[in-house]
Amino acid sequence: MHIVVPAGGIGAARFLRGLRAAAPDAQVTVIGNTGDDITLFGLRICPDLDTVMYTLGGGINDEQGWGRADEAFVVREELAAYGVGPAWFGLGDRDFATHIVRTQMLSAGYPLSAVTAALCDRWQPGVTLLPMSDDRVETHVVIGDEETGGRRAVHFQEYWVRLHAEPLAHDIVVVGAEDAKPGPGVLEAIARADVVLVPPSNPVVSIGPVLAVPGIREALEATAAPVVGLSPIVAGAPVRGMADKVLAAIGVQASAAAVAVHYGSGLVDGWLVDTSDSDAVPEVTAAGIASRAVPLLMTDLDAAAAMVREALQLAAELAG
Ligand code: FO1
Repeated sequence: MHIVVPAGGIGAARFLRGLRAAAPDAQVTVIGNTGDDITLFGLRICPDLDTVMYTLGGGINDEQGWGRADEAFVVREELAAYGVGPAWFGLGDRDFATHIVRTQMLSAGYPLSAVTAALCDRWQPGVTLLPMSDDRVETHVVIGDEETGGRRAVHFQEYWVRLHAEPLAHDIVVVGAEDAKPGPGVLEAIARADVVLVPPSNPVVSIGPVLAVPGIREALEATAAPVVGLSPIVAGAPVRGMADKVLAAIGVQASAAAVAVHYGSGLVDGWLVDTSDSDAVPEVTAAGIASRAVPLLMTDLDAAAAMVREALQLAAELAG
């Protein structure tokens, strides 16, 4: 069975660990979000690709959900000693090696897809990890500007890591998306999919940029394969991160039903909500999306695997 998963970072990576446990024989292709990517210290950093690669490859810092385990921060200290910033983005020594290899290959002319394949050669994540695009796409957040009283856009990483998502987000701009092409293998993977699973990632800054690459949403809407999503909002709040704030920026309520409607029945055929949101099922069903309430808190690997099995079960029923 070929399963395609458009994915963001931490939530998606943990979901994918559950998918590998629940469907060990499935061939899984992950379409990784690159809207979080940023260039710092002259190095290209791909947080969502790295989180999937490290998590499935066994190198992740599990409590954080990003960065490497057993990290040291000597390089970071030395950069600070030189007064070279930004100090707010926590890069560890082991993680720096990934960004050096990636930047070296990009500078030599390799596309991000080839770089990602090379890095995964070492990590063996057990899935095919494809960047959503080889073209540069960066998510920016429009916030208020105290000085001018106007507005300004900041890179998503600055909004999230330096500003802790505190400023009111007025809009989300996925810079470069309109000119980006789907990465090599992306549309082919969708065409071959038996099932598409939309993990409980941030719908705006993790899944949104993937859908913003022209051709990808269209391919997901056109596929005969059932598309089943899992709500990232449980009991009115995101399980982690700032999904509620960026949903508000695009005028979508932070609820399990509102996110399903936001994705639309053209995209998702099925939608799992948490048992605490079972009252959302009728609203989602009325939107033309099959829905059921199951436990959605990925407290451990078994819980993640159970969610995956529920999603695959719904997909099987939808496939008819
Ligand atoms: N998130 C933080 O909250 N603080 C950090 O200092 C930080 C550093 C960092 C370094 C590399 C990397 O791949 C991810 C990092 N993240 C950090 C997480 C990152 O901001 C988010 O994981 C994604 O961009 C959103 O999914």
